[in-house]
Amino acid sequence: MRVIDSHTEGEPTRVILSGGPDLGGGSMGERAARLARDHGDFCRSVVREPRGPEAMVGALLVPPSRPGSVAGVIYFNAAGNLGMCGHAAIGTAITLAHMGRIGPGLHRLETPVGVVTVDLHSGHDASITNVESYRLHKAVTVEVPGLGPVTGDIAWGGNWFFITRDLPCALEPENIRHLTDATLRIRQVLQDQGWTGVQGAWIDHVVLLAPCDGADARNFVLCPSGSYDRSPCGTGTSAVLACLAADGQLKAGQPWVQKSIIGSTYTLHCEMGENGGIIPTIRGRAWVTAEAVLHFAPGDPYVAGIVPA
Ligand code: PYC
Repeated sequence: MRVIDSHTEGEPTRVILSGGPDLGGGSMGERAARLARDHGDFCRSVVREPRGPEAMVGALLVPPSRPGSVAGVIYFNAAGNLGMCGHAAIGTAITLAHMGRIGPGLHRLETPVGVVTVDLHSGHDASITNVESYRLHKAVTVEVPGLGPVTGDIAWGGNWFFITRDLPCALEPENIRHLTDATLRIRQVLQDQGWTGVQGAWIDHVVLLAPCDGADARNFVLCPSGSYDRSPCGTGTSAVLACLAADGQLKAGQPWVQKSIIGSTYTLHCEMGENGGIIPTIRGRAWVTAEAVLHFAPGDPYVAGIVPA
């Protein structure tokens, strides 16, 4: 299986160029559902140890369903499919540029949750105009064991997020273990109490948000696999902007600089959407780190990845 690895502001992406499953025809949503239903072992084998680091997001390139798009792409991590993925979209754009498949300017990428636009500024710098993002519930309070009451908004930015400013400790890299543990507990309580996105969707990401120097905010983002986002999380910050806009705290075109837990940044702005939400644009940088051929030897006991205990 031929892959190209990159990182976007610290968060890894693995673009699968060949050797992936044939998902047949149909819409991106239908093909993503087939990937999740029939090819779980394939996904886990690509992004789990021993072949992938825990934060790895896979990006399976498929033929687009409509003319005018450069590619279709289905994102997944060790826990399953992602609807959209901001850092992996930037990583995919930089990978396509590295391969000579796109040059500077505008390009369309199809995802299972809609078409996103890539504006390639240079070989390491791209903007992604995301799907319409919106807040579903404001100020949901849950009682979290060991933390007490935690209040946050539930919002969509291409994935489902619970966003809170109630912090278990400072958003500093030395607290990553504690932040991971706290956000796992918040997510579990939301699930136990039946909080979901639309159509019962799992709220699989949790964003902790705090003021900081040199940016509008710093975040810590728990991802579905239980790892944390090294980048400032494109879909998560899209969801944050949707909440700020809904509260009248962010205007169309106003820049927002988002810092990640490791200190990397995205710059975003938004336009108003057609359905009451916002259309965010996320600008960030990515670098190719490897071009590789993955091997899946018969008899390898970890051919489908190590399943955490
Ligand atoms: O950048 O949207 C993002 C993202 C989601 C999960 C990891 N990164």
